[in-house]
Amino acid sequence: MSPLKIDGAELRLVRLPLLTPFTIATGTMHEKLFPLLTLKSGGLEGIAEGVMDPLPDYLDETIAGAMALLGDVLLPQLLGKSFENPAAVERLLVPWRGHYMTKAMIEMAFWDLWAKALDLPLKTVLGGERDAIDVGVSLGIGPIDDTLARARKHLDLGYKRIKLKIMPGHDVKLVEAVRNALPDAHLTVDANSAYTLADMEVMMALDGFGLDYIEQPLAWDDIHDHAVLQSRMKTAICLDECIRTAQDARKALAGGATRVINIKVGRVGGFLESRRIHDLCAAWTFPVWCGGMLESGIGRAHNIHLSTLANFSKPGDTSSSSRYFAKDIVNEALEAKDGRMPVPQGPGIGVTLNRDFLETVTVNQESFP
Ligand code: OSB
Ligand code: MG
Repeated sequence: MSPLKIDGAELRLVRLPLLTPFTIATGTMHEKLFPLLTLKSGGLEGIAEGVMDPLPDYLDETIAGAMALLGDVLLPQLLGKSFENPAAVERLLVPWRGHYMTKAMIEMAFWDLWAKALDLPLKTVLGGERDAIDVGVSLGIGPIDDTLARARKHLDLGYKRIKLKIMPGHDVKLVEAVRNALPDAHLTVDANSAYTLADMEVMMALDGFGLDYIEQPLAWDDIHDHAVLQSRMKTAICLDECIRTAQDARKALAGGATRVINIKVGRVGGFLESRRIHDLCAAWTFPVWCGGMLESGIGRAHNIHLSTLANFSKPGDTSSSSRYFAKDIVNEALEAKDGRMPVPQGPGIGVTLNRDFLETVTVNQESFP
């Protein structure tokens, strides 16, 4: 195939109301605000969304920073150039430090474009083979009774794992109540960096509940302290925020800081880096799973395709779109059945924009050139 020339781009800011507010240790989200990028080449379009938040509270990237970097630097750099494959796009982005979520938008949109040019599903060009993926749910912080009811409901729906968000003061009692009521469930907790090594008592108590893993208990940028904690816990530590690159993963694995990694394709700069982390964990015989950031149908479809790779052997967070939104910006339903999410069919990400609806939820829009 001849190289793909990027002959146009469109960048939007989109606002989707959330059906229910989502609370994690760092705060509450009431709506999903995200940048949506389209790259164009000879009549084909590749699409991706950004997973950065308005404020740098999950990680250090922001929507305003992403929009500025894309509009002022990255898109002008990309436009008019031709690329043979995603690796060629990645090479253009490598010199820029950090900004993984912003760079991922370009890399992911190009993969969609490239797969469409090859007339193949994204999963096929990534090397994945599954037709459906196992999924669980991530339950935000709320009253214990309510959280338990939601856990039961989602297990009854067939979801394969329940992840409970925790924070100091809302941890051991919650997990104890859910574990006692649901003794056989695959349960995990996610602290979003809310603890330190001074909280060893809480960590030791959590260690007794037979959790599949404990996700990102300590600081977002501290691999070392996670290694100290892992040496004292039998429960596996799963890193999320700490892993931005395959080099981070290498150091975390070699240092004993993690036994399972949550791969978010947006967090790590794209599919190529996701695949490197996936392969590295496979070499260590540790599993990976695909996390989520309350994505719209566009990012959700990207996540589903990534999850078809062989070492995604634990259920991901990519649950039904209807859990998050009354209406999504894609035409195709992304709904799990019995804890299995079907992989969208067709070339590229396999979902298409509902353009009329998209217009009604677009906050602003810029076209390039
Ligand atoms: O840590 O995985 C996380 C949502 C927002 C920010 C961080 C996280 C999450 C989730 C939600 O856990 C996963 C989802 O349902 O998309
Ligand atoms: Mg997490």
